[in-house]
Amino acid sequence: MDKDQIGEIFIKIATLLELKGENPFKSRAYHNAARALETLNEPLDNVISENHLGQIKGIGESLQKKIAELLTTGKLAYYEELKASTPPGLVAMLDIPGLGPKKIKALHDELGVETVEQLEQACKDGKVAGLTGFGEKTQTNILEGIHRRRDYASRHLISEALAIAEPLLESLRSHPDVIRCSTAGSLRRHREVIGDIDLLASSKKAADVIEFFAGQSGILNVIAKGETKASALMKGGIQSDLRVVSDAEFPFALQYFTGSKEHNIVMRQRAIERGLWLNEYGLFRSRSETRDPKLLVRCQTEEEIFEKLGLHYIPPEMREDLGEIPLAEEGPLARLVEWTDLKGSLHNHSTWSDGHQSPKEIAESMRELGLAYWAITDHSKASFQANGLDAARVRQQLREIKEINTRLAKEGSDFRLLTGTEVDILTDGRLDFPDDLLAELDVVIASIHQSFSQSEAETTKRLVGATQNRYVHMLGHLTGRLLLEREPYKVDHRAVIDACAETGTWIELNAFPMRFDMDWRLWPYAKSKGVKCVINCDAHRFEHAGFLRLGAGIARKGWLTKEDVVNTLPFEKLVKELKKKRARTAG
Ligand code: DGT
Ligand code: CA
Ligand code: CA
Ligand code: ZN
Repeated sequence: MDKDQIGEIFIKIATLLELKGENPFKSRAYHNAARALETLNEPLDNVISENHLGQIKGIGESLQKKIAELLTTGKLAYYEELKASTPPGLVAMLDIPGLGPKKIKALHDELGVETVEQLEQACKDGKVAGLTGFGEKTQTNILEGIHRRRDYASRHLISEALAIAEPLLESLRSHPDVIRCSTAGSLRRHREVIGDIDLLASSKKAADVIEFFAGQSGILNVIAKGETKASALMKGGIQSDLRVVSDAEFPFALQYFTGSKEHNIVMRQRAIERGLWLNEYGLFRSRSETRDPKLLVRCQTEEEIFEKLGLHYIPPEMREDLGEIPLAEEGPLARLVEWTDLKGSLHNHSTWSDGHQSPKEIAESMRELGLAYWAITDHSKASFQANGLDAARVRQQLREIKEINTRLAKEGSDFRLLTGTEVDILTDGRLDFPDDLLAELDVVIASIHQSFSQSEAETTKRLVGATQNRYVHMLGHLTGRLLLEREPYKVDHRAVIDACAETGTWIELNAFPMRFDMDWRLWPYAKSKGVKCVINCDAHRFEHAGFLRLGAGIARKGWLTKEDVVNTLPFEKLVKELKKKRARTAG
């Protein structure tokens, strides 16, 4: 157990205490301890072995004992008791947007609700609106939140789906009777949120492959199993479907099961117009449903299917029926950006704010990954909950980063850190830092982290205002959405994109899998206005560098090419680009 895991348990304890209505100071003590652990600059083992846990501010004697218990046994009796004595339904209610421990406790005390279902009924009966501190609007919001939570629970982030699908695919690929295999469905199309995982394989021994699949680790239980199809519920609650077809059918099945449904409908229509019939089994010389092999138009690959329908190849990410088919009729599609085109990320955090590694550690690992640069853009002071920096600390960090770069140059390395900030756009639209400070930094991202409930007009005004600052290179996570958790705040996207076009401001594609913000559906418009994209990891840990790959997938859904993405540029060219907006006349 490490300090982060212990911190998480402390936060859970704090929440349970609040649900129970215990003395608020008690739960605050656990919050403080979690924070103290989070900002601890040395490994917990050192602290323990040198016996100075007690010297850490915020960790008193009773908490020290609990940490020791967790470290030695991996468990904490106090936490287990607390969990056992709290109805699980109350803990589940914490996932409903707008419901905190205090409100949940009030609902429990006054209406006796112990489950989400009981709460839903109480809302429908109008009992919640009558409670002090609730009202009609809160009641409606709770009901909406319950419905949304249900919807969220049946869908999954692509990062989670990939983590399950990739080992499955790897395993299938290694099976001697599998000829070809692939993901299909929304996962292959790289949708940000996935309903279920679709896998497709070709083989002469379908039943053997199905048996092999059903025995894979990671499967919770097999829901259905036939000769050529199986469905399994995976650990973590996501469903995975496998279909096995003959190798002759494979390209057709792949095209069909990749979807989207909307794209398929247009494709089938095109076939009909050519006197052909397209289904999951093949492309047939027929005017009605058939599987007759004598009528089959043979295709070895998806490319050939498109060709037979008078189209150039359409990458899976674009198959959403959003204009890709007419485009592929005109000529070959432009090569979309690939994650290997990306040379670094321009929005990342370090231990100076809420990241988990120091600039020095980050430089070492990103250099090792073969990247060319990495910007450190910690939070500004208004984001106090994320340990945002004030001007003095920014300047201190700047010196540290310059020293690291000097050392890198001496070692003959071409890798460079860039200095920067993710400056808060305050409620009134001002930026959290003055221009003279921003001017000293290589990379400036302006983001909204507060006042999410403002009107669309107000939020739009704040964002447009930020683009007008000549030191702001890009807007961060445009709508603040957290997929499957928090809805985006309301923004007039077109107005903001237009303002970016006018001022030469870039827009981030935040590749954090909960964000993927700005949404891929808006990039074609941004591109048409000449607004550039920056695919950023928003990394808080080493591992987050891997988000570059996911972000590139989303950029491909937005039809973006290498030329549309700033961080495909080599270092020298990037530095030049970073100076362009600043070189414009002031105003
Ligand atoms: P999901 O799973 O909700 O994230 O979305 P998909 O797109 O993976 O949908 P899924 O798993 O229901 O089906 C996989 C693909 O199979 C889908 O993208 C297109 C194809 N498909 C399924 N049902 C139909 C249908 O009724 N008509 C057509 N044309 N295609 C279908
Ligand atoms: Ca699916
Ligand atoms: Ca499916
Ligand atoms: Zn942010």
